[in-house]
Amino acid sequence: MKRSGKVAYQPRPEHHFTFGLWTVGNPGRDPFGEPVRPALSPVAIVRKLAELGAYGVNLHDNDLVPAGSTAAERDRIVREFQQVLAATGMKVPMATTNLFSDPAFRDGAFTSRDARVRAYALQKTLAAIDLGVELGATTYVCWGGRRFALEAKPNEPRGDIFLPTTGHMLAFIYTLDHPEMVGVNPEVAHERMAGLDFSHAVAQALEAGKLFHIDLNGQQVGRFDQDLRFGSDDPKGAFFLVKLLEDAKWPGMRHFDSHAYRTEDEAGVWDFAAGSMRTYLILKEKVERFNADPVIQQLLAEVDGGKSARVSFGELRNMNFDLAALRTRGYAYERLDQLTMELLLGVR
Ligand SMILES: [Mn+2]
Repeated sequence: MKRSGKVAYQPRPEHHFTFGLWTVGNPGRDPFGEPVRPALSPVAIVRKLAELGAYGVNLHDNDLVPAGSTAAERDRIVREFQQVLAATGMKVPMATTNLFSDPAFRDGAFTSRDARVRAYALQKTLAAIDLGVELGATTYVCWGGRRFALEAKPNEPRGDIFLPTTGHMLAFIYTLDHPEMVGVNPEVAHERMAGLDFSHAVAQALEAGKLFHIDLNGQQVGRFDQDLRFGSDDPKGAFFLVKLLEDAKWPGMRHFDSHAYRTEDEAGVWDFAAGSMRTYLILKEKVERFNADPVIQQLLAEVDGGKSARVSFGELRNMNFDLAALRTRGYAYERLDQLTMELLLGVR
């Protein structure tokens, strides 16, 4: 049967799965623990992800070019990286800037109180955009080209970050001189850190035509950034997100911004990467089953209470409503939710 076979969930470049160099390359450092894994070179990461079926990698400037590199070193690193991209067919769809590691940014980057730090952040960003363009990236993510995607986050590394949610970012975009160039890069973890429903944020961005990129991972509400493997902590939330993206036929990259557990060695990191893509493809198949399930679709049709016709305000004022029926009807959400759970749990 197709859904139990490994082949059915085999990631391929056409699925547009991407990983940040900083994700699989994360050495497992945390606020209390030193790195637990040796650093992986960007070239090695590209080779392994290509082997696993990914489409590409994304990067901060310093993920590829270490801070303090000379111009000659930078050019050599970029050339070698371009060679492995060409050899594997891997792409770099998105680039961004590290505006948080350097101690100079300890009061923020674009929002630092010190004007010199703000100018340095801008200079570093311009150089990172040039690097992204050189590698073929078409989206630039601003956590903090031609298409700019703003990534909201409520806190960390600062206690409070300006424009903390995707909704704030959307409102901000329309105050810019060129709003058509700017969209959002919502992240599961960041919206959940704010205690919000991630699918709602993504739906609003889709509706506005502003979903330029997305960061897939997992996060428990009320914790600092966990960056868990996509779907591992909240399979139902992940299912509804995949449903939203697939039903909308969203053409963008399915990008994973997450880390393997600190317990893992390098083999565990590749299990993490393969698992992220496999979970997405399993959920995508569940979406197809949900959309084709006659009982679920019948319940959805009934809950709408018939087609709504467009009426004028004058007509609306004179409409008669069967309030007794509206007050006593059930919505059958319990049944719908249970059917969804059974589908996800594999018994339907
Ligand atoms: Mn992110």
